[in-house]
Amino acid sequence: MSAETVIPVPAEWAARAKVDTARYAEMYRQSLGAPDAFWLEHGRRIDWIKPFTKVSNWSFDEADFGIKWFEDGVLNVSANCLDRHLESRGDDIAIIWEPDDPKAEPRRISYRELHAEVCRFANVLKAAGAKKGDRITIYLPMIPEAAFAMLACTRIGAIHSVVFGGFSPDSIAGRVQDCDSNIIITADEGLRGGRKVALKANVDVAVESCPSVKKVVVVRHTGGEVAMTAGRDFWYHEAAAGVSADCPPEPMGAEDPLFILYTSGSTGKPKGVLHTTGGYLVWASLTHELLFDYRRGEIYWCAADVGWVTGHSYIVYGPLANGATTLMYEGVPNWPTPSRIWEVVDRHQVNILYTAPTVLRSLMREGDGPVTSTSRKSLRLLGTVGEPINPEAWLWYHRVPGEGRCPIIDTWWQTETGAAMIAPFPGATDLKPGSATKPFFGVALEIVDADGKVLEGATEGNLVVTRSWPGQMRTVWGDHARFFQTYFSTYKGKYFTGDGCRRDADGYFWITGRVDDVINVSGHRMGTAEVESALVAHAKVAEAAVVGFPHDIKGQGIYAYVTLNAGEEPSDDLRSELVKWVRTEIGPIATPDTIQFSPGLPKTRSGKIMRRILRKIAEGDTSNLGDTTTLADPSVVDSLVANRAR
Ligand code: 6R9
Repeated sequence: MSAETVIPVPAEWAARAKVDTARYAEMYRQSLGAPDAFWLEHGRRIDWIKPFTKVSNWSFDEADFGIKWFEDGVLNVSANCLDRHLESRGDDIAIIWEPDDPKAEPRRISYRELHAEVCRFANVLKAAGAKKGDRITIYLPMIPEAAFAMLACTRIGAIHSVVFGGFSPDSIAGRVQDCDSNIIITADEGLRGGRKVALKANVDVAVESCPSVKKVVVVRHTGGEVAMTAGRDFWYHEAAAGVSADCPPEPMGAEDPLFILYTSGSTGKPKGVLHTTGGYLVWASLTHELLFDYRRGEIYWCAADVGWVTGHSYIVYGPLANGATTLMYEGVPNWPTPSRIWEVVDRHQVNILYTAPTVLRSLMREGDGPVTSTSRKSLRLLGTVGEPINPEAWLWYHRVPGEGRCPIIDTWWQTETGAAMIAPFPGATDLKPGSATKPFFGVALEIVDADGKVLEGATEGNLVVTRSWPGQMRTVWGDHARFFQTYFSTYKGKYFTGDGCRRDADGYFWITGRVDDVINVSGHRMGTAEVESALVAHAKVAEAAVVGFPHDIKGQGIYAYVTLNAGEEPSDDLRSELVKWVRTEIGPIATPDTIQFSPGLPKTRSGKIMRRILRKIAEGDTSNLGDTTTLADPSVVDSLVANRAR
């Protein structure tokens, strides 16, 4: 199938579009031609306690580096997601919760109920000593309490840091220490695909090395047995019974921190991406409404986890700011059967579904039967995010689950960008399977070569953003120099995304994947350096180099080259031990697919590992390894090729 298939906007979509083709072109032009006028208008889509008068104030240059949007405005995010809807839609459902176990009861929480839950949670946090500006770590399963906790933080002006429930105690500890978090919110256990996740037990181990933590709030979910440390740990339901369901929202400056979310980069430990209050909310809510064509009363389901940025912007903040009904699903898409995702769609009459390519590829493998055995009549729009979608998966999504009638909205963005940056408008943009298509309003893109030369027309290179946008991250928590260094020093005056990109003759953007040492495993970002440092932390490992390789389902898999300490013998047992080790050090998402024991690694004379060569060997592309003459010992390569793990 040609990757250049074009699927025009269906006539009925164009007719009722919030933004049609002409309007998109006009608004995009305005958004770049007169950005402050554009954002003056759209910044008002949310409620301000004190309206902003200054729209933007930013520079990507080192001398006067800084990013501010709506800087003199005052607002509260939870008030925007809750209070302002009470009069007009207090009885509308805000959150539908679908449990892991298909036989268990779903929950339906109205805006009025959500408001009360969030206020109560906020009062519990206050009683535990939380104040404006505190960093509160949230390590919860996909239960409504995760949204209550996030919104409760925003209500009192505390900064949340959500840590994905699949991360290990070490990973939790690293994040808690980095931002000096004083409170952790967790649950007894999580439940995913019928398996229990020992969340509280993980927190107990993590807290041993986190002296900043004074309180641990525990939500009772499975009822599983957990240890409670007196004076530090308390049950949420007990504390909530004794507080009021009224808590006034804290007035926050637009540039006050909203949340930190740790994400992997090409070097070092995960960095704390900081988003602030006003710009982020405007960006999340505007993109949510327009790209998903959200209309009141519709059921919208973003099947991500709140531990990732997609869950922040498109399960919680975007939809709730828009008064939408957002579905939260505790489990996994293909459990107990490969039909589950579509059964959930039917059960709750989902209209808009947003998921990841890796999910689609794993479902595709099961054939069409598990899809076509369900109705899916309610569906009218399908979205994807997290990694490049191959045209085959795109076309399958469109043809089988979507029955050819649902536009596929492929959204390219990053933790750093806050919300979507490149995506089709469903009523405006002709679709090309595999392309995220065109930039959102205010997004100024360029493709540059390695030296920073701007490439014009149909071309391929590295993707940069040349202007600030409201949802842009503002700093790396505790390390502003790293923020500048990571994103703005490669190409002067421009934000470097870390992604490669092709632009076709129609001006469509095709993301080709990361060009740095970040790999994308099932839509989860992983720094190769993180996996390497986990491996070398093992007593028998001398050195490790990790690269990604193409994987049919996961997009990329993890391939690790491991050099053992003198005297240690490679064995299958040791291989499994190392795999297990990485899972406990970081979490299951970092599980290496392949470990190749290698007596040496290809290094330059200055000691740099030549990853280009390791990538090629991992891909099985050993016919042309390129120039190996700069290697200190070129014979290492032959032995790596000869012993390639399969
Ligand atoms: C939202 C999110 C960001 C990286 C990004 C890119 C890849 C995300 C994509 C995509 C192609 C898409 N990515 N969406 N690549 N098409 N629609 O995933 O954030 O976890 O920070 O990952 O994911 O490589 O740079 P995050």
